Amino acid sequence: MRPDMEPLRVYTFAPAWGLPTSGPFALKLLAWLDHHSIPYQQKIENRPDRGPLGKSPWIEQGTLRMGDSDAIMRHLAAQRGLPDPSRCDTSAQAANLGLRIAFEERFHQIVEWELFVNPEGRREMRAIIRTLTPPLIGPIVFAQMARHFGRQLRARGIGRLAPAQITDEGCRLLDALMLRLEAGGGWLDEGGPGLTDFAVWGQVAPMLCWPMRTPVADHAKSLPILRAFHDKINSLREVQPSAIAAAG
Ligand SMILES: N[C@@H](CCC(=O)N[C@@H](CS)C(=O)NCC(=O)O)C(=O)O
Repeated sequence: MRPDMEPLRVYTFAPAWGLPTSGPFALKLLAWLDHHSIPYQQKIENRPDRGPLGKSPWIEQGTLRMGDSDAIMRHLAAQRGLPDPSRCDTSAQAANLGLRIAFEERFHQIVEWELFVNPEGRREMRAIIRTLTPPLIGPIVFAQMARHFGRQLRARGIGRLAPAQITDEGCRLLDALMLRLEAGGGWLDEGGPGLTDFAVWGQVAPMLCWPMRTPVADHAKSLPILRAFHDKINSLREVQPSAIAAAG
């Protein structure tokens, strides 16, 4: 069978907080696939180390296994004759590349900090992991994950900042995003939505949807323009509940 005719499987973390997955990069990928009406089956796999790059999400199609959401989108776009989604040949696209990096690199670390270091986030994550693991294993898995992310955040430098500094940085990034959304009439990509909208949405959607009171998420929830952006992307997403299955 031609590779592009093989069923496409997308491996992501489990759904959470009313979103199809808790993973920001997988949210971006699923929104992009839905936007382009590319059929796929979402497979739930909470162990990123099972993927080809040790990170979530990844895809499998025939004999192909591929990680990294941007590489996946470029590959699928080429396979289907769509334009390269991360193509950058105008100054607006160059500015959006910077915005994606700000949110997928720096803001993403703040999301992880609120989930695995902030006490409110830790309480929620501990409870979620308990529901996803056999009895008695949950606390061990949570402790390993919290240690892993805590070490990564310290190595990146952000984990060495005071909580108030991390909060301040997260809120500043969101306030800068508001200026861009206002200027762009509610979208980040010209004639949106596009890759930058999906990428930034993937990073902010968990914070907008999770129930716990963490400081940057509280700020995000207080921004009507951001909530409207989230609602628009959420309503664009095709709901594919029957396509979700456990990996295996
Ligand atoms: N550049 C990658 C980033 C993927 C990524 O960082 N995924 C996170 C979850 S949102 C992950 O798997 N973290 C596990 C770890 O770092 O051990 C992409 O775009 O797919």
